[in-house]
Amino acid sequence: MVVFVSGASSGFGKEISKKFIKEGHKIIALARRRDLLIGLQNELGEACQIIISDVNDIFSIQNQLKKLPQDFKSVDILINNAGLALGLESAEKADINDWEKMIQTNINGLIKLTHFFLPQMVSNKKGHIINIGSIAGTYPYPGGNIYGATKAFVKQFSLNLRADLYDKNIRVSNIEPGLTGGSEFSLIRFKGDNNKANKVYENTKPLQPKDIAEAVWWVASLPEHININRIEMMPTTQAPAALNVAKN
Ligand code: 8X3
Repeated sequence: MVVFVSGASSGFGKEISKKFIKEGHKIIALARRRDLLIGLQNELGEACQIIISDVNDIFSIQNQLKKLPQDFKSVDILINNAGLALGLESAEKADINDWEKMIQTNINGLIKLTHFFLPQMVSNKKGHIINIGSIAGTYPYPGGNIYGATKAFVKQFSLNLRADLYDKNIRVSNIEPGLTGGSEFSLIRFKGDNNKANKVYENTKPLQPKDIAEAVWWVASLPEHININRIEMMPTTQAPAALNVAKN
């Protein structure tokens, strides 16, 4: 199978790419960071082809796809992994640019790639779109405001895609991880503040990118007649929080 992975240069995307290559598949790895992508290709070899682009730049992605070897032309699985959280401030203090950037990547980038690959999958009468959602799309938490809302979009979009595709042999799955360490997620959320980022995982045992890659691999490797709609996964040390009541 040919598997297209967005946000492939680090974290979940990198582990997902490594896992599918290990299982004998081909990867088209998309990311903006040239050096990291070239490093990934050096590590994974010719079965990993790279596309250096912003996830929103479909024109550039399309042009680079055309230059790939023939056996990478038809994508069987699209893994919409690119996404980010920016800030954890209460909504009234949040930066509007952060909100827009999250919408731009987590929603716009994801729908553009999906819209680009879907007609090809329908005409091939097979395909699988695997979205990386989040528990933040289901459970509200302070400061999760737009990040959680983008992931709620991803969840509902995934379910609505199934409504259109159930009779076209296209699978759609939404993987919804909770607290996950070992990636740049919190460092990016806190704009490079290592102390704040490390504190998120202090004295706990979060999920790791490898755990997410295993879940993605599992849904993809099931027999074709099985569609996993959603996987909500948390570390054992995390649980949905109690409701807060302000008493002033
Ligand atoms: C990542 C999970 O709980 O940090 O999407 O929002 S959480």
